[in-house]
Amino acid sequence: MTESRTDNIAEFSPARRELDLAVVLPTFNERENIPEVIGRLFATLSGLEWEAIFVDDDSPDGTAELIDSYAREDRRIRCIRRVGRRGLSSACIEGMLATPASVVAVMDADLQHDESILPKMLAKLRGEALDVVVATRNADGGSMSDFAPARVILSRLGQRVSSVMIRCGLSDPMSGFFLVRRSLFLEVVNELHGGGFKFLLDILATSRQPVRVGEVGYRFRNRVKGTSKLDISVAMEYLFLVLSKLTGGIIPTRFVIFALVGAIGLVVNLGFLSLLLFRFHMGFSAAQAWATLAAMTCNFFLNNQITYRDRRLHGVYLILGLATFCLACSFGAWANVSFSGNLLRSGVPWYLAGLAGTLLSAVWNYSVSNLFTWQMPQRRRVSEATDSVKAIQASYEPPTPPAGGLGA
Ligand SMILES: Nc1nc2c(ncn2[C@@H]2O[C@H](COP(=O)(O)OP(=O)(O)O)[C@@H](O)[C@H]2O)c(=O)[nH]1
Ligand SMILES: [Mg+2]
Repeated sequence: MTESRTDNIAEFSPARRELDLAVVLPTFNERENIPEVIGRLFATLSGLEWEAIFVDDDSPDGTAELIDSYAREDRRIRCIRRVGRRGLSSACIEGMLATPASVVAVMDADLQHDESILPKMLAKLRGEALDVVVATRNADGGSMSDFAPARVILSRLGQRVSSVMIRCGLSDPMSGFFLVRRSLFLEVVNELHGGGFKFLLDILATSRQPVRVGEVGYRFRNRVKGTSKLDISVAMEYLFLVLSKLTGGIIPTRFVIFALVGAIGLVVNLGFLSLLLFRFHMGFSAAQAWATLAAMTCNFFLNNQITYRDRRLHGVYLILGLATFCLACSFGAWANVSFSGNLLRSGVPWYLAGLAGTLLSAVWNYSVSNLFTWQMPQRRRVSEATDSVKAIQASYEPPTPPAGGLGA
């Protein structure tokens, strides 16, 4: 009888207990917080079999190098470094795929999440046979710390919208701190939206089965070191997630954003046209040509910032991208005019002909720029702060091990 594969592996590998918990921590420019967060994980998780997987998007401040130096000291610390990529949710997906642990925690690396409740969350998940345990700021003694009132209002508004998208009652579906059974994650992973910051919401809104959820309250801390990466494009990505889940993914979210940017371009076009016509008294054709160029340029930069944030073009590729985008859009405009003209001549009402032409050029512009402009094989950017990285490594000293700490 042939031996099974696991028997073979067991023969050669040192005994290893199954992991109780893997903690996935996305990082971008969090170097200053790394020693403290690692120290706290060692202190909190002593007594458990665990590992921490940091997923760093090639932070210029040398976060990945610093984590690597801890990883060399202790196998429980691992770092996945992604080059030329950005995104909190997609980082979490990759971290979760990289661990064999059956329960995975997702936690920020900036010390805003209270790591000391991890054992309590794990006990709850196991004790009550739950799929997900969320660390909540809104119930069970949780709180938002000293958040600016505007951010509290925005957060609450987001929660209202989120609760429409999920089928389970949760006080904080926008939380970025939670525990999930990896089996549930693997069930939904192929259909996740994967963009933005709201990874829990993505999982819950994607799952077709009712998810058994529990909550543990905690006080959301203020950030002490480093800066928040929450910006307008992250807020936009939240909208994309909502859009993608509400449309069931039928219309590509990127196309919807591309079309919205196109609508802004239309406003820019008309604005420029009227300015050139009435302020600078230019002839109509010349004014329209300049206004179209201005609108295309504006659309290109908006798309590069928002729609293709994850494939953003830089340097010489930005120029090449602008050129290919304008070329694609010029052809799109020509196709629009001739197609809608033909429809009009064959008796279709003007508004339907105009709409059909606009739709045709939108699909054309999107497809072509998606294929060529934002697929250029630009060199992946690696950390820019090479000198500062070298300085960190030169001055690196392993942290003082906490109880059950490094090397224990
Ligand atoms: N890998 C990765 N991590 C990110 C990215 N943006 C933010 N993070 C990390 O996600 C966590 C939460 O981000 P933060 O900026 O603090 O968001 P906030 O708490 O909502 O202000 C931190 O650990 C960040 O370093 C990103 O684009 N890629
Ligand atoms: Mg934060």
